[in-house]
Amino acid sequence: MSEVKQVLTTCSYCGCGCGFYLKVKDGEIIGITPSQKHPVSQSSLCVKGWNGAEFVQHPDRLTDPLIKENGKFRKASWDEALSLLVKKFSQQAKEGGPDSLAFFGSAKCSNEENYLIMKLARAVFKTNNVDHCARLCHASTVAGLAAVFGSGAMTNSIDEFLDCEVILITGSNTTEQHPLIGSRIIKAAKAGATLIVVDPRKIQLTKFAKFHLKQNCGTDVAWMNGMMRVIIKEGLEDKEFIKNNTEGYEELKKTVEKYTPEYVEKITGIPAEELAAAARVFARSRKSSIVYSMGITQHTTGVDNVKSTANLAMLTGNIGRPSTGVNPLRGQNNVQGACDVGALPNVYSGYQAVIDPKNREKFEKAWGVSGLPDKIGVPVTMVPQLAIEGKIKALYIMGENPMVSEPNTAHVEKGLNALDFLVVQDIFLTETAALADVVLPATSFAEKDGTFTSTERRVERIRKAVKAPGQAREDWQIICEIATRAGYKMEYASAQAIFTELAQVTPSYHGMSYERLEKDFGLQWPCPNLDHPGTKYLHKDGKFTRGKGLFSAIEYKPPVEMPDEEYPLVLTTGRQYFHYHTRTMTKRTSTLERETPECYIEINPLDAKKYHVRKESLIAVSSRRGTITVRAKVSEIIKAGTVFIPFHFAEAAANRLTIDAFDPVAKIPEFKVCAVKIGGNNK
Ligand SMILES: Nc1nc2c(c(=O)[nH]1)N[C@H]1C(S)=C(S)[C@@H](COP(=O)(O)OP(=O)(O)OC[C@H]3O[C@@H](n4cnc5c(=O)[nH]c(N)nc54)[C@H](O)[C@@H]3O)O[C@H]1N2
Ligand SMILES: Nc1nc2c(c(=O)[nH]1)N[C@H]1C(S)=C(S)[C@@H](COP(=O)(O)OP(=O)(O)OC[C@H]3O[C@@H](n4cnc5c(=O)[nH]c(N)nc54)[C@H](O)[C@@H]3O)O[C@H]1N2
Ligand code: SF4
Ligand SMILES: [Mo]
Repeated sequence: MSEVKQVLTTCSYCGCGCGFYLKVKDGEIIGITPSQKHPVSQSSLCVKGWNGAEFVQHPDRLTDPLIKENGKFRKASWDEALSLLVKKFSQQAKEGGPDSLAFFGSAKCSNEENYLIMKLARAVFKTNNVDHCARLCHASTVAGLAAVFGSGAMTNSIDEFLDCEVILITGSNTTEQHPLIGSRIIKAAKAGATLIVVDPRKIQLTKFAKFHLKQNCGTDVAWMNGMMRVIIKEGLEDKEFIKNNTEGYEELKKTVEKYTPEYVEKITGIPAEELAAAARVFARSRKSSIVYSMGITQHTTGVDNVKSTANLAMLTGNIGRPSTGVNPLRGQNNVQGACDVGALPNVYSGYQAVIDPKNREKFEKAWGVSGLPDKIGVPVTMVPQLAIEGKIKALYIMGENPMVSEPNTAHVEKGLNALDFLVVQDIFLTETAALADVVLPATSFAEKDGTFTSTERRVERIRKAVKAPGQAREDWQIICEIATRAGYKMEYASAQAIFTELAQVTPSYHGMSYERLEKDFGLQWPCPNLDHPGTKYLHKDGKFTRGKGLFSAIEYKPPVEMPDEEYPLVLTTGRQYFHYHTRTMTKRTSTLERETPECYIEINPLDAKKYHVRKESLIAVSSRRGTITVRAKVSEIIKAGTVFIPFHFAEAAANRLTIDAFDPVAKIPEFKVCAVKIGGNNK
């Protein structure tokens, strides 16, 4: 009998970055135990973590490369699949120019893998058309916070929530989506912290909150301007902090002047007195922290919303100290890392701009190439339209499922079908992979070495615990082979060797190495040199990365598609506890699938009555873009006039309904607001 081996690794679901042991016997994962010493998990995991490896050994795993012939897939050898791919990509680059290609990195994959895919796009195929799902998620944060602070990440650390006096949570269903952060916040509330929840839904945290302000979806700038006006009128702003550490205050002050309590109440639906009371509580504490996520970012005003959260923190001096700050909770296990290592169209790793000739020169030298492209590439969300217009012809997707995750599915489908050549590299045959010309079987997190960077900027190891099924290969090895076949010798002995290169060219990771990451469950960036202990909170003493913090004077703008007579309800979309994104992994995990096997719509009892919707009945829901059928969950969780549908279910995909309208700067979709009606489109 062989022994049980325990392999310490990092959860591959959300950005909390919990650490657990995979228990391995005879080459199989037989269980999971949380790490007791891990700074985030501390002996706990959420239900996804506890069940975080069942999908790894699922019989549906891709085991062989597939090539589509006459509309059907057939198994192929690696040699055949990769030579076809390289031939098509090289030919397309020659005939249509490098920018007729595009590459999607993956927030599910490691830092090493995302670093290599951006190197493949830039150094080998000479295009900056590389991006990933951060575009659908925190693109507003990356752009917004970089503009006002100089750095677009969570400013503080998860443990610091325990010491907060006030926590303002908006657009984050923390206990379901970042459960181990949610439990910290509940602990803080039990120890006396005041919670202010601003969310159109009655999320679990409202039970522990002193305030629950239920705004109309898409009105976040208005309530934040309203709060700031109260704070300034009552002299509760931090005058010293504003004077010493910021610029742009006078314009902000002028702009918020017209956001009187009455005006704000009319836009947001939040009672004026409650908003004012919450604003006072937030401003009076020296340990007030803002927590936000998709409810703030996924709007055509996403960047404005993000900048408003920063305004509020700076106005009250609640930044640059422990237990304060602006804390965007990054979603995927490695979305922070995929951004950090440059799987973005405008920057190399460490947010070094591609338009700066000094940076291009630096990377040309490091990679031994010349002629790195100087034009900013296209973001994920523009690819379907550019494919329809014939400007993008070949697309390589590593670990994303846009057929379920991008807005307006009919349009995405049209775009993917318009491509000449689509490659999908995944661990399952997804809805997107089904449309591909070549499918490449990758390994999961349990079958490879590497690093993930969690929401608190913590770079942590993942470790190979078991062998991959069939012919599946590590994502980084596949990329190396493609680069080499395309004429650029890309060879690494291990993931560690890639990390060593990455750390050399990335200032915030400069002081990190696998040896150092072994100790104390990783390091938090910035970690500029080998003696640096890592950084718990950013912008210490109001010294912002960009110099002075920049106040932004912002006017409220309504969402693009508001309800009207024909489509009278606001649809907001998002997630729930048991499922993860496009469900490729969670539908193959028995405990999780059993809890929520089908899609549903949350609808307020008043609306249920008005539109004759019976509890638990199957109903059609339509927008201008499509119709889906879902189970009615009649519930007070959601405010009247608004409905909520989780986007996990391909069979009843919320994104058949959502609108492909984008923030002008971040190009993030307005997933959180569009207009729908109960019933089909063809009455
Ligand atoms: N179980 C589970 N956990 C996950 C994920 C998952 O799929 N499943 N995904 C991960 C990823 S990638 C991400 S990005 C995070 C996302 O985590 P969250 O952002 O917490 O998740 P969402 O459900 O998208 O939306 C959050 C909240 O926004 C509110 N909201 C809706 N409209 C508005 C609005 O106009 N303004 C404001 N302020 N709030 C609004 C919703 O009511 C909801 O409570 O979760 C991560 N964790
Ligand atoms: N309506 C609506 N739509 C949304 C959102 C919303 O709130 N509302 N939220 C958006 C947000 S925040 C996000 S982050 C996106 C997520 O959008 P996606 O990233 O497209 O969704 P995932 O299901 O996480 O896709 C990840 C894919 O990677 C595969 N995978 C897992 N591990 C590996 C690996 O190691 N290697 C490889 N090659 N593949 C792997 C999985 O099987 C899966 O197919 O969805 C967005 N879509
Ligand atoms: S909180 Fe997130 S990282 Fe932790 S176990 Fe749950 S899904 Fe995994
Ligand atoms: Mo996300």
